[in-house]
Amino acid sequence: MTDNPAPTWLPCGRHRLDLSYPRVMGILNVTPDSFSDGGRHVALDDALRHAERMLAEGAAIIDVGGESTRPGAQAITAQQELDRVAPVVERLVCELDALVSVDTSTPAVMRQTAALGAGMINDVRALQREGALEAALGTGLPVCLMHMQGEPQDMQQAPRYDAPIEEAVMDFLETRVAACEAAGLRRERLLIDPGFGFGKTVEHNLRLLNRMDRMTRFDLPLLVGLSRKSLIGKVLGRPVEERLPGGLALASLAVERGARILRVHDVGPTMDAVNMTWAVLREGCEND
Ligand code: 7PM
Repeated sequence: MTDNPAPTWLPCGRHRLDLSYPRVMGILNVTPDSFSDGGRHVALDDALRHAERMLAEGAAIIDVGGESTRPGAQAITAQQELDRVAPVVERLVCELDALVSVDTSTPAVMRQTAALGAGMINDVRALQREGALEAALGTGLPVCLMHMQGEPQDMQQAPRYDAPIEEAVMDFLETRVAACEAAGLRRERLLIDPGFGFGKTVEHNLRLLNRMDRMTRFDLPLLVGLSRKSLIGKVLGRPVEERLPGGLALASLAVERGARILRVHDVGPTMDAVNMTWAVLREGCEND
């Protein structure tokens, strides 16, 4: 925790990501249930088309995930995950020249997708899996470290914390950042994420967002995923397809509290919410 401002440019493989203003990361799920199952190629084409649209709407990053972290989801093998993710990463890089982030905790997936041109690793397990730290280090790519309590299978079974949620999350992230640095991963390559919805009650999530400005003390880029999450459903009583307005409110608050990357499903509307919020925040700073 220094007084240095976060670096403006984050090197991400062949890309550089300007984080001097908030950016949007579009979610591309490649779990079997996420795209039409009229054969592998149809699904792949659909995924590519969806990514293309998100990029046209202004996404700076496409986050590709092949392991469902849905509460209660079944674990899959590294090979299954690779079979899902690798063809999509390859085509996103070659055909769309996209900055691709890979949502994975699996060392082999980190290594192989980096070799295919991925530009960032997004690990909901914060490199705690056996071999993950070493694999991530070897890729040379930036890594997002997320807080999760428990595992997807059990994380939503009555989550509780002994310390205030924001303290628990920050302690965890501080420990993981230190472990990464001790292993040789430079701090300049790290991002942090409080992990909304991962082992947290609605009240935990609301409080965590309310206090999130404290996490800027790390001086690391802050990434958040709030899009369509169940806290919106629980507060507003909305099913998943009616959570966009609630999600935009949360995105705006997250930017005001320091978020620099918003991981979302609805890129176009989020771009407007974020850019509008940023216009106000920036005007407030200029005459200071
Ligand atoms: C079911 C439950 C399906 C939760 C999908 C999810 C995050 C992430 C996810 C996040 C980072 C979702 C999540 N969420 N990576 N991956 N931060 N860094 O709602 O909040 O997309 S999966």
